[in-house]
Amino acid sequence: MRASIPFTRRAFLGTLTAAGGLAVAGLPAGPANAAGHRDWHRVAEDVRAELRHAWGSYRRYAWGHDQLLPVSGGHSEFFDSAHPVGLSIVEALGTLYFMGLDDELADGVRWVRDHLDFAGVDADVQVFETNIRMVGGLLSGYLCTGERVLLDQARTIADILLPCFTESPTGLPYRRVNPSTGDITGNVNVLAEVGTIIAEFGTLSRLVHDSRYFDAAKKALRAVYDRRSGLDLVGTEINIETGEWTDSSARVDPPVDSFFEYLWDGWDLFHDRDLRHWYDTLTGAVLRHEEERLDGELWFHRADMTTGAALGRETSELTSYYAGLLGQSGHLREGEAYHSAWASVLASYPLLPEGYDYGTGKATDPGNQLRPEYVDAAFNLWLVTGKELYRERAYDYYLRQKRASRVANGWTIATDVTASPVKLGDLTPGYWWAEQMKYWYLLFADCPRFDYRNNYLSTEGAVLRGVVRR
Ligand code: DMJ
Repeated sequence: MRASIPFTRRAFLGTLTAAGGLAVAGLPAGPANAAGHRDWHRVAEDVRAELRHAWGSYRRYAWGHDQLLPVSGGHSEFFDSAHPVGLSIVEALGTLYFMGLDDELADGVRWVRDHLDFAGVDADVQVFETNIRMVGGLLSGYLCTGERVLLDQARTIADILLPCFTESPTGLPYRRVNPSTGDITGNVNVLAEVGTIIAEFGTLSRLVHDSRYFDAAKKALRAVYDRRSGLDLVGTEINIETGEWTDSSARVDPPVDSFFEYLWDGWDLFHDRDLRHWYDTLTGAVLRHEEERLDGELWFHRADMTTGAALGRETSELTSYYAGLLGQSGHLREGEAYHSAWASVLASYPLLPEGYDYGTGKATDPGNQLRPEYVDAAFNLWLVTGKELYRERAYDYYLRQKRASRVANGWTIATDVTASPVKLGDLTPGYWWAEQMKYWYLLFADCPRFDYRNNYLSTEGAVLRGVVRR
């Protein structure tokens, strides 16, 4: 039974036209151009030049620090303000490889070899962020270069995280660990952080021939699945010691989002039939109880996991990734429709806002953290369908983001996309190096170092299958 929500949709009148004539110096205009006339190699070169330029700024102002502040020409740390771990370097490794920026890649590997000391971090770090960014980035770097130090560092960091799983009475991981002291904290955790582990831990298990990492990650996923409701819905937040739900609203939005992604990915990467079954069961329930058609657009609302009652239409830009996951996992009609719904938001705003209410058509959080999800989904839908539409959408978003976010030293976040001109902040997040710059490049470049037919990219854009060494 499909739930319905008693809200009315506001008139959806954009202040911008959807696809008209966006242009950036030296590049052809956006999707208003006829597809087929696009010089994709020229576009790919532009993406590569932008990344290389930002890398130069990172080298100059932030080398070895976690993140570049491209407006002020400074740096910030992601995990521990007193102990940088070169996060942007680790996240960039795979992207540098695919772009053929081999000197920059060699510099990055050298930095990891000479300086990376994650065990020296003296702060409570999230298991999830540490895994997807550091373990994933290092594993991908290893697969791209064969440099053993990258694999060894990935394992060292995974060993710091592993007790969060093995010391839990339920198998659901504690949320945080202090790498210096080994102290574990956070007995309430959210599904994305419980469940976005198996791609990296499973790959590590395979590479080092030690199943403990895969087993711990799978046990955490099983512990969630076993606590699903009679409707086959799962909640948002759970006490990892008692196994009780502390937030029983079901959603595909964060902080659940990539929990679903990694059920599918665990099947895709390791052909584990349990994971496939769990993904199919839970996704069937999402489509039954959370999918909603509104003015011809497909969206997903929150629902009570026990009753299925609809709870609200506020969503997050991060959820746009789900269009690609649906497309990859056999729900192509829904995936394409969902991506179109997000594309329609660009009739109202130059960039996707962080928060959006699809009932009112208004931004609920006007920022834009330079996020990759809309392009991630376009990339995945393009890989699945080969439709030029998705390259065009990704290209349109490239032009929009470049026009709004490019500053002298690279690309930065925005604090308000509802203002004209867009108001900017001062940060290049680590995922910018790992995600959308890679998706854009691979979409446009026909890259000989990437296997377009058989590949796997993690939630953070780490390529864990499909690296061609040449
Ligand atoms: C990335 O760190 C990952 O994609 C994560 O799963 C959620 N989104 C951020 C970037 O927006």
